[in-house]
Amino acid sequence: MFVKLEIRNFLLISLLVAILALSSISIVLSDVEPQGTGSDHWMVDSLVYDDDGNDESWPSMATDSNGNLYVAYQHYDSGFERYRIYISKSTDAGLTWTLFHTIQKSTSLLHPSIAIDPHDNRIYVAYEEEVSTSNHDILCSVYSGTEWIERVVDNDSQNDRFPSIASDYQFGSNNYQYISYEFLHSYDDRDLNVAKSTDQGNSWQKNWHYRNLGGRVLTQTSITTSQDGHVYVTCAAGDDYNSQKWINIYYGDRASVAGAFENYETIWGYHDGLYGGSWPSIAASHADPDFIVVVFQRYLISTNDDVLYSYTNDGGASWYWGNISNTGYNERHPVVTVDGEGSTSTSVAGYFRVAYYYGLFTHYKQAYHSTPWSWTEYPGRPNPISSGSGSGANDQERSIATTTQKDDGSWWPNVVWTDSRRSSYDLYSTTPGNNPIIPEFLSLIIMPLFMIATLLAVIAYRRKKGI
Ligand SMILES: [Ca+2]
Ligand SMILES: [Ca+2]
Ligand SMILES: [Ca+2]
Ligand SMILES: [Ca+2]
Repeated sequence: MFVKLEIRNFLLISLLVAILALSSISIVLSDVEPQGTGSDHWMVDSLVYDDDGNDESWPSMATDSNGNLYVAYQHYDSGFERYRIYISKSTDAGLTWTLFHTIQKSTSLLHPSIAIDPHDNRIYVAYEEEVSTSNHDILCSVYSGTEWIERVVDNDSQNDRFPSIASDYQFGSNNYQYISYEFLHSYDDRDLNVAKSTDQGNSWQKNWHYRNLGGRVLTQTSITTSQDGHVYVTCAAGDDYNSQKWINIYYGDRASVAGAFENYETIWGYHDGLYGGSWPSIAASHADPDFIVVVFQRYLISTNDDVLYSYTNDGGASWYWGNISNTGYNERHPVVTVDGEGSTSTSVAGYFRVAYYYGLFTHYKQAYHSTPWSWTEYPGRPNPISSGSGSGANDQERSIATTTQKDDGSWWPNVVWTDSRRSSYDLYSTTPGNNPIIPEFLSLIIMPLFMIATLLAVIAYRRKKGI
């Protein structure tokens, strides 16, 4: 039977196809349960901030007690010719991001690090102000829930760099915040500073802890707090900045008086003839007060870089190390997080989660809080986090950030990384979720059908009108 080519038929078909196409998009949204159980895929990458003309880099991530994710990063404003600090927020587990706050001055602001106190959801963003080439200051902007206030951490005439911030989570209104950073005497002589705030970031005890190793270098710090209220700071240490470095850790009680940390260990270094550690990242169990993990990059002159870990299960007296990934590719710039982010609980015995570059791509592994360690790829995800067309930015330091988030009783990671698939550096986010590929694939079929149907409708209309 011949079906007459009525315009209204084509319009109807077009409408139906359009509805189908739209519904396939809504399938993407409604099926997304990034923290859902049983998932074995990573979601499609989402842009944290869409600016293809300027660079976004140096991300740092945190979770609040409502499960909202925040990324602090530096954004280069080419018109302004300065770096600014941007903070983006996601209320849907990293699927979509909106710009939450910007911090700008007449100077460049660099190297942000973010922490959230889950007791009151205050947000702390520490960063560097480039007062001059030889004088950088450390500042911290605090969001109380209604307003942002910028506080001075260290604004003396010295050159202070690369803050890393951590917040207590388990002492209620008595939670403290801590910032480790490096004091750059000269390129080859750098010291470790740690500042502490006991009043929600209003004031900071500068030089709460201080280490210098004489004319040697302490650099690339990362800080965390343990379940029982100790503070752990890891850094790379060496004779000079470009020489082979070992990985040190300094730790002490949160209540200790100003001065050197009571304890320090070289957790990886010259022993066994293995050295060349850099860019350590640290996380502490939210259940076991003695369980701390450090991940770092091992620099090998003759071959390629690997990613390693070192951990203690006795509060820092003993450390054991092993490989996370040591293939023939360059593995670089690892970051570690632990289940329990955004929670005040002290009984989350979950996973330690590591994201790092593997060649040009971003990889991810996790290991459950236990020994012996087994760092496994996320199930069903043998491929890089970046899509095949994507490329990372593994030449950039501190170019990945990760956090954990809770849903349906389970903890899940989110990973943000610096990516150069477009013309400038961008930040992309992803999290495990249900397979988003099928709806996307359907929309690829439906959209052309919609276009063809529309074209036919136009042709039919023209034929009817005789034009
Ligand atoms: Ca200064
Ligand atoms: Ca020194
Ligand atoms: Ca390697
Ligand atoms: Ca960009």
